[in-house]
Amino acid sequence: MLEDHWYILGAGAIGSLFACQFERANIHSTLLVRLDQSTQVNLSHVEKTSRSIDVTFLDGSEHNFSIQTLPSTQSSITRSKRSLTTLPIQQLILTTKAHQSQAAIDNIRSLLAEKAIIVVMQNGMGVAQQLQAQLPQCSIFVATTTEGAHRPTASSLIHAGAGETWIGYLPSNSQKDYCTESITAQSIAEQWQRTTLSIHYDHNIIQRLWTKLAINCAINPLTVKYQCNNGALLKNPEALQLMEKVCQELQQIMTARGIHTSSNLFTIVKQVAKNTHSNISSMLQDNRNHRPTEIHFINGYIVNEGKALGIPTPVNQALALEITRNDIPK
Ligand code: KPL
Repeated sequence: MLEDHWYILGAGAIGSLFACQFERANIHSTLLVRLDQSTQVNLSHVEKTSRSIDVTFLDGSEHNFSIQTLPSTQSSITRSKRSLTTLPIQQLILTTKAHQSQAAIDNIRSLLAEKAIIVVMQNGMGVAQQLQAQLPQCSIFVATTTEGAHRPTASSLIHAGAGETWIGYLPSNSQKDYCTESITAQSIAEQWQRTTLSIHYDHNIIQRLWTKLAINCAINPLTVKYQCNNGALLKNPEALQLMEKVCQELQQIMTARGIHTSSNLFTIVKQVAKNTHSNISSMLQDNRNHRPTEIHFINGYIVNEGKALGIPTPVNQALALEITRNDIPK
């Protein structure tokens, strides 16, 4: 039986979008927010608080949400423990950047219920598998979304492109019962369907994760290369050519890994770029805000897969190199 309360670790565009959508649907959530060093000092006695977010929805309408927030440091959460009836954390959505996940989870690890439900929803590959190995008692699910959202300021959010979110259970080597876990994944999807987002359960989520990886490999670095929104790539012949080549390389790797897609990857990627045309990709947002990008978990992951499988991935490699060269050190 699911609770009507989720902790969301990672208050970026997607984490904030889900928190606001949940609020609208009467599903409660607490955003676990990261504090920088100076804020942590000032807020050494911080208690549970809230963040005001102005959301611009797809139809242009605007709404203000007050989302409960907590600094995602163990000491801050523990200090707030007495006033929080929802601890230990039973249900968590991890929406941090892939490269921030380990540190973020380590911060709240002791506050996780022994058999917590964790939904990993982020770009890139590898973190969910890592958590399965580290937290064998917890139920690890994965969700993948093509929603386009960005945060022009810390207190505003623009839902720029309609996407779809798929959730499923990632089979593991543990003793977990596949049927029970799949039923839980279906219940999560049903609960989230109370939002206005398009949410579905997928019994073959691994295929979808790979498709999302392909989308990110073929859109994100190109939006940085050409400094444009997703839709502009479709009007740029050079970008389109690279996009197609990235997809071909992905197709080869996926075939070698036994992952099949229902339609051609290039067609899928172009459709996502069209649906999220005015969106600034997450990688371009990171680039423009001088934050490290997720390139190592996206095109970098494909380059490593290619090496392991003996499949050349020159275009992914070139893009990974180009973005890494301009990347901010982590
Ligand atoms: O996932 C995305 C991202 O920006 O990371 C897409 C689907 C490309 C939307 O912008």
